Amino acid sequence: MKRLLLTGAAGAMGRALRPRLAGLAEILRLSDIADPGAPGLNEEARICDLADAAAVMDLVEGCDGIIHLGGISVEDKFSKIMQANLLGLYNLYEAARAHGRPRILFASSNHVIGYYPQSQRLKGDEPPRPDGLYGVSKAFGEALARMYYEKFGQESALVRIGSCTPQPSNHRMLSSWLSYDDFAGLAACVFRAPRLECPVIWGASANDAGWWDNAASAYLGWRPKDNAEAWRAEIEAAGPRPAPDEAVARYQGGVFIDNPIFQED
Ligand code: NAI
Ligand code: 15L
Repeated sequence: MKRLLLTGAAGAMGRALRPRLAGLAEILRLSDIADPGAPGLNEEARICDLADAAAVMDLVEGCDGIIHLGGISVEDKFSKIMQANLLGLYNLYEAARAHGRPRILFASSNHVIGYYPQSQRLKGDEPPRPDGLYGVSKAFGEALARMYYEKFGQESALVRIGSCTPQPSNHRMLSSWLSYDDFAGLAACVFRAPRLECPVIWGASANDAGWWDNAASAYLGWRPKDNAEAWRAEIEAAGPRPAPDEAVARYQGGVFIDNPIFQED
């Protein structure tokens, strides 16, 4: 494709993925509310608040695909989540609708289903069980994307990311980890597939201890290669397994289960 928009480019995943996405498009348009750093060869950078509808409209113009990582990425006050993850997502989808419906890879989260027990293998069509306002905002995003698909044919990949970090670093991540390379491989499948539609995709590597079943999106041809199991000995040596009654060992959302509702100032 000609131009791929990467929102959240100044964040942890954005910075790690930027070099890995270079081959997907002739130009990578980097955007964030924070400075994503100087653009390199075949890159352009735009500071943009997702809550600013006019700015998002300009941002999306001329883009043939969007990887949407921007927004609040943890539990927070509702006012902050509302601006970035609710209003911001609406602005993005309205801009995409106005500019030829480029495919969108939406960074959803396992916290949409955080209250499911770790003993349950999920397929992706179960009712949401969000573990906080952040998880609710991602469920909103998935519902919004689905509505734009049904009403306007806007295709999106709803990628419920587990834990996307350089390497797995605790017992829960033996199940939830997604490597940066596997994310990049998924993005290539999403933008190259002849047919995308609007699937829920579990964003996890090929972990032996994984909880999630991607059979419903197998038509995209994504075959993750990394496996958190390679770090099991290191993780087990670093500390004891959490007690079975702790949230981090019981629920798929892990420690997010223990978050309070953060109050406004
Ligand atoms: P991050 O917090 O490091 O990056 C998010 C970026 O969004 C930041 O650079 C921030 O400045 C930007 N942002 C926040 N509000 C904005 C606004 N109003 N307008 C424009 N930009 C704004 O998060 P990370 O870890 O890089 O995650 C990326 C995405 O993936 C997030 O949407 C997150 O919810 C999702 N995700 C990440 C997981 C992970 O393990 N890293 C797991 C599940 C989902
Ligand atoms: C997420 O949705 C967060 O963005 C990330 O910071 C991690 O906490 C991840 O989920 C996780 O559940 O490990």
